[in-house]
Amino acid sequence: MACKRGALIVLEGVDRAGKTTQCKMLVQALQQSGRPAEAMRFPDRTTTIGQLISAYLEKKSELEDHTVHLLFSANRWELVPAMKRKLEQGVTLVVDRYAFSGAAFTSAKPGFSLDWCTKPDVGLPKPDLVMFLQLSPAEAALRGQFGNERYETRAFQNAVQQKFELLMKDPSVNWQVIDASKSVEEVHRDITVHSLNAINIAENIPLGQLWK
Ligand code: NYM
Repeated sequence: MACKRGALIVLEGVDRAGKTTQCKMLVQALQQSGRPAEAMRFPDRTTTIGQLISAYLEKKSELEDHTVHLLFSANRWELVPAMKRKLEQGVTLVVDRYAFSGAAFTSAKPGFSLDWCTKPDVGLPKPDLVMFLQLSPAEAALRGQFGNERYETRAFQNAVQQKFELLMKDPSVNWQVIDASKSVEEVHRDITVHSLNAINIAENIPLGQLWK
């Protein structure tokens, strides 16, 4: 009999909400409880496309706004065969940012509709669960300075937060809002509860297609 598939679990949120820390903690907790799990992140800066994106984010290169949006999407699509393989093998994937960051960040730029921004990612593997780590701009500010990469300003992050709020109205996606102002351990507990639930449900249903 074919093994039960893994779940596709995504963490989203504005910068400094604790996504990367929580992804690591979740993968570790799942592995320790005997559930195969692996971490992924987007952009994946290790591929050729990812290196173009990384240079852009580090402000070492300039890219036209539509172009970089499509590169972010291409960076997800190039990983799809590997993602599907892992999920079919029963591995749960815990992903730090996905198409929702793609749509939220580009549509926060002038002249970009949310609708246009989602289009290149239509049909990607659909996450079984997307957890949005909610942190107010004021609370985020208490966590220290922004970094020096592109988009790391308060005004832009506020615009991104508003776009995420629009994306979360879509009932076709299993969004869960997580209060990221709690302690690291409390947030981890909340995330683990939602993830175990999603893993159990995903075992019995086929992987969906995003925004289709
Ligand atoms: N970002 C991330 C986008 O603009 N579009 C995307 O599709 C994705 C996945 O890249 N500020 C932005 C959000 C972040 C930046 O992410 C790099 P990280 O998690 O800081 O490496």
